[in-house]
Amino acid sequence: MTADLFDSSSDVRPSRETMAEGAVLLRAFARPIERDLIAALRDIAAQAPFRHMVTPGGHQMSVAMTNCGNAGWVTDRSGYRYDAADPESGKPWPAMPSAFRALAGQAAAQGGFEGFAPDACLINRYQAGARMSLHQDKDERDFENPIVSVSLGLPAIFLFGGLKRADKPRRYRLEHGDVVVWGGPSRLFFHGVAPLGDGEHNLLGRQRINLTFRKAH
Ligand code: MD3
Ligand code: FE
Repeated sequence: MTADLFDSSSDVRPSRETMAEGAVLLRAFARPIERDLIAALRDIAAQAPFRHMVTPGGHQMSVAMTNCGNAGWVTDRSGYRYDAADPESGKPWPAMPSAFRALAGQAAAQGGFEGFAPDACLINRYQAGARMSLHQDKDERDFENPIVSVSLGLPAIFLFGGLKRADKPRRYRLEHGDVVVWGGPSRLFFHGVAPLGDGEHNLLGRQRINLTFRKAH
């Protein structure tokens, strides 16, 4: 069998790769439902627009964010937290679409985490130059639950370190449709995203969207 002539990317076929103990990369796992995900995203962003939040240190983030689900991750001068309401509107975050929930549960199961029931989905929007510096995700109640991430749109270089900030990060190119499950020993590994390059994606234009599913409470 040869690749389909119209598969312009070489990685449309799903595959599975272990990045570290507990971290599993499922290439192209979200591709079959890409259009449903994007339609649901537009709906969410209409109700809870992307915004550049401010860190406790007073810096505006280059990544624009919104959330869906019962809990949304927010940051401002007073700190990082999960909040049931969007601070911009005072209203609850949009509900988590069933397609999001199902995708996260199926990916987690593939990664060895049966019964993952996320209550939070942080949605990150990267435009050219946007980046995320090395950090750990520690605002959740229970680190036994994995985090599931879904990359859409333009590719990005993901930086994957270790338990110590000084551990030299490995670089992975995450592309449209790639899903990663981060659990077990890798759950608290430092990670980040290199500045996004410019480009044009056929479905999402000049941006990268990352969904991260978490169990906050
Ligand atoms: C590895 N987002 O929102 S997702 C974040 O692409 C975040 O937008 C990045 O880091 C992005 O906090 C990376 C991948 C990810 C998420 C959580 C992790 C990797 C992780 C937790 C532990 C280890
Ligand atoms: Fe993170």
